[in-house]
Amino acid sequence: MKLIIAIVQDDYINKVIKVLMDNKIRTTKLSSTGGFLKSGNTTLFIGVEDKEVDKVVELIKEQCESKNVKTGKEEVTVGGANLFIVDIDRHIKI
Ligand code: 2BA
Repeated sequence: MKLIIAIVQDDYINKVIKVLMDNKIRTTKLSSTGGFLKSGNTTLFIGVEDKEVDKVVELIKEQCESKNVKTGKEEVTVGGANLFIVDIDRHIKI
């Protein structure tokens, strides 16, 4: 089993949640803030079987795109979503 930690920009979060729900993918949503821009984003915890990981990544990819944001004189490219995929030893529901 894997845990996908997805940091999604707020512009895309409603579409991402909808497509995950439509595909019966369970998710937990946390409000979060980027350390650099200090603007709001949303972190999703998505626990899935290994065989579902690629499908979830594709579903999220279809909803998000990166964009350029000005910070003073500089411009940074903010990803529509940043995903971290980690192994889960066990999932226990009590
Ligand atoms: P922020 O920390 O607000 O970062 C927004 C964007 O600013 C980043 O986009 C990147 O383009 C730029 N940036 C961040 N730190 C920088 C630095 N030290 N110097 C120069 N530019 C910097 P993304 O990389 O797409 O990240 C979007 C959001 O995803 C981040 O918001 C943060 O909340 C999260 N994130 C990205 N990488 C992460 C990581 N390795 N660990 C934890 N959270 C991460």
